[in-house]
Amino acid sequence: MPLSSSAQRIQDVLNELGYDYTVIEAEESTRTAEEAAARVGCEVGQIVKSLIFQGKSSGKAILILTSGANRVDVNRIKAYANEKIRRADPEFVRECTGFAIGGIPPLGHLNPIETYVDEDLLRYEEIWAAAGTPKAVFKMQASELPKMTGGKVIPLSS
Ligand code: 5CA
Repeated sequence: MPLSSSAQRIQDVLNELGYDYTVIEAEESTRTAEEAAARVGCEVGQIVKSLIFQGKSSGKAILILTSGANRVDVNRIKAYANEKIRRADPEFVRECTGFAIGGIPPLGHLNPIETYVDEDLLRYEEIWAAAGTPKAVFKMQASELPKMTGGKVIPLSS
């Protein structure tokens, strides 16, 4: 089965950047961290949740890449973002990333996004991230995530 156009876009970006990672698109949903973990057979903590927030004063997008085992507390992010933040609405998410909620990848967005990486993800050797659709994922080396995304590593454990 060929990849859908959004999943293929992420495969192309990975290839262009020289990563030897393969996007897998399944029939079953990998929309949530729990579904993705069940689908690929890993711990929920090894799933990268890609959450888009929005700065309340700047309006800018902020991407939080957190372990599927953690819940993000917005009050902790504001100390790094230097402003209050709120969860972005689905339209804003699509506008700034080019992808829909449930399939937001860690890279390949329409515009560069200020990014934070949960240090808990770096406790694993391999992690799985969404690849552009709620049915597409890819496995990667956790240690590559900060460089791949330009993200700042911060503590986010709940
Ligand atoms: N494909 C999976 C794992 S690879 C995935 O993308 N998981 S996720 O956690 O990154 O994306 C789903 C998350 O989107 C949910 O945890 C939830 O926090 C967020 N979300 C769901 N609905 C909305 C909504 N209406 N507005 C903003 N965020 C939402």
